[in-house]
Amino acid sequence: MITMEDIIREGNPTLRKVAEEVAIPLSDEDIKLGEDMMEFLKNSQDPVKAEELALRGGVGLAAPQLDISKRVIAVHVPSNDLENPEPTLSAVMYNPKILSHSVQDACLGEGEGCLSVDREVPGYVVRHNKITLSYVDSAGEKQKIRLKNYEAIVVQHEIDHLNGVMFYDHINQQNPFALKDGVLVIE
Ligand code: FHF
Ligand code: ZN
Repeated sequence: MITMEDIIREGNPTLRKVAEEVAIPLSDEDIKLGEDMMEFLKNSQDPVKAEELALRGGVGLAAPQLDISKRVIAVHVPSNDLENPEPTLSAVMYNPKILSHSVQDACLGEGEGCLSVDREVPGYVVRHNKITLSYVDSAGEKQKIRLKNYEAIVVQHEIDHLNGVMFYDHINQQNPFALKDGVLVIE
């Protein structure tokens, strides 16, 4: 089981490396890694388990955060709609790739945080508002999906980890809350 002790923090050079693609067909080891990453996210969002295990709540996790420099991410985005409690996005993605993206940019109004960053870094993290993504799923099937808004932001945060990029690399150094015209602020 993955806990906070398994997550490396900023300063560890693995977080600045470009991770390696995983071999297809998926190895049993890579399938297990994806399952463990998804279990961590679910545990971190379960109030009882998160308290017991002292987990920080997370919606995404990338293998390099576990000091494993492979192109594997997990995302588990909970619904905020009581009528429709299914997660809006829940997947382990192997070798995810952004095929194309919108011209429009977007950022979270609250800024971003990271399981590998034990401090608050204020500012808008400007990303693409929409992405078309390919990846191999946990069943070994090639997938192609379009994401927008919050789900697109989360996946871009995770893919950044595969490329050695941290969320604060996208924050305007002069004015962390400066925004160009037309950037969608997701509240
Ligand atoms: C998080 N937590 O998941 C943040 C951090 C925008 O690489 O967003 O570092 F638990 C992955 C509902 C809404 C339930 C939000 C991507 C952020 C990715 C993890 N928590 C949440 C929730 C959250 C990072 N990460 C603040 C830990
Ligand atoms: Zn992160």
